[in-house]
Parts: sequence; C-alpha cells; structure tokens
Amino acid sequence: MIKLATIAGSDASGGAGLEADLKTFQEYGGYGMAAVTLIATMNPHKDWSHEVFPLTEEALRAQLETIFTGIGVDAAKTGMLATPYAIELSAEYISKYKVQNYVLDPVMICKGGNLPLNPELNALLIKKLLPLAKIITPNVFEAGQIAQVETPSSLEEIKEAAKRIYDLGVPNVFIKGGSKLKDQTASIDVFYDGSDFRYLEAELIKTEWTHGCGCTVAAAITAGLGFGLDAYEATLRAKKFITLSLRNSFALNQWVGPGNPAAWRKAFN
Ligand code: PXL
Repeated sequence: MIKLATIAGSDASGGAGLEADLKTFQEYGGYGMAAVTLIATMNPHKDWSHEVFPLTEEALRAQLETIFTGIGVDAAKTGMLATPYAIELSAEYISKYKVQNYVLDPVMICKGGNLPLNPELNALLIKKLLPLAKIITPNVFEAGQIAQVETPSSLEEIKEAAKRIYDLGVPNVFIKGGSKLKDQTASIDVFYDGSDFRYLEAELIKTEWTHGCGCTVAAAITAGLGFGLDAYEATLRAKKFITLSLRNSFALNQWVGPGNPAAWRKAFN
C-alpha cells in the first residue's frame, strides 16, 4: 500500500484542508494519514467567517511520531501550518525521515478567512521547509509573497516569480491559478524546473465553487509522487484531476462550494 501523509488544518466544512487531501489520496488508491495542525471552523451566524483553533505543539508532535516514526510515508505534503512550531516540527520530521517526495503547499490565507497575513511565518516557511520540498505549489498570491514581488497578473510575471522561487532552492515550482489572470480564455498554470517553463492548459471553468481546489491539486501531486511519477508527470495528472473535480463542483450552502474529487472515479469506472 502506498502511504501518503498530510500535515494540515482540518476544515470542518470538509471541502479544503486535510479533508480535501484525504479524499484525494483515496481517489488515487493510496492510504491517507493526517497530522492536524489546527481546526478551521466557519460561522453560519457570522456570514461564514472563519475561526482557527491551533493544536498544541505536544499534540502535533505526537501525531508526527505516530505517522513518521511509527508507520513511514511514501510521500507527504504540508498545508495550513499557521504557527512557528508547526513549521519547525514539519521540517524536523521531513528531514529526520529523509522524505524525498515532499510537497510544500504554502497556504497563507483562505478565502473568507480572517487570518492576517504573517510575514514572519512566511519567512520561516521559506527558510525551513522550502529547501526540503520536491515541489512547491503556490497560487499567484502566494507566489508573489514568496518571490517578494507584486501578485503576478500576466504569464510573464508568473514566470518571473517562478524563477525567483526556484532560486530560493526548490527544484520544481508549480504556480496555480493562471485562470485568474486578466483576459484569460483558458486555465493556464505554470510549471518550472529550472530549465523549461511548461504551461498546463485546460478549459476555463467558470464557477465560484472552488473551495479546497488548491489543497486538492497539491494532494494530487503528493499522491502521484508517492505512486512513482516524477514531479512533472505528477503535476500533469493533478491538473487533470482538478479539472474534473472543478467541472463537478457544487454548492454546500449560500457561502461555499467545494470541488468534487469523487468525479475522478466516476470518470474512469
Ligand atoms: O483552502 C485553503 C485552506 C486550507 N486549509 C484549511 C482551510 C482552508 C480554507 O478554508 O480551512 C484548513
């Protein structure tokens, strides 16, 4: 059995965070495990505003012991970390167990969230986790923050940000969210491995129900790596996975709608 781990927040609504990761791992046929960094809740009495409840350092370390020391992984990803100790502990376990297939999804904010952007936390993430990752998967906003440029708003700017992020010491960069660029008629994401830029293009799906899709892409790449694909092959497959998921996204209520990772199995069975 291929073992896949996520170190991430729990999204009580089920669409993002470790819930999205585990659903995706399952669709790929892997065995999913999760170390919970925090619990995110959404308040139906306050317009679905988010609240975040971090778990203690002790609780996080105990989970990492279970997963990395007690079981072992073929691939792992990190999502919303939100405390310095979650970053430090993730780096400690990924290094100690020499996890080669580590995907860094640098989650900084989530839509509707009231988490303030935290530059010190982002700097720590770049210092401790970026050098350990096989691939980093920022959206355009996160790419701008990491590259220390304005949020890219053209393909040229995305490429420039990808280069800068690569130069920080990560071998593969995948910038998600090219669908948000001006005048876009297709959804274009950019993959960069230090030599070639590759554009991953799919139909532009016009939906506001995109909750959790960033997490899902990173989880799909993690699963692909765990099953032995290289970083580019894993990213190509993840792009197919998210396109299907988005084509089948749906509303949970008036505020939120997730992609649908189960669309994958329906398409192939
Ligand atoms: O989609 C970003 C995200 C990641 N992780 C958790 C979240 C969210 C957004 O809601 O709740 C736990």
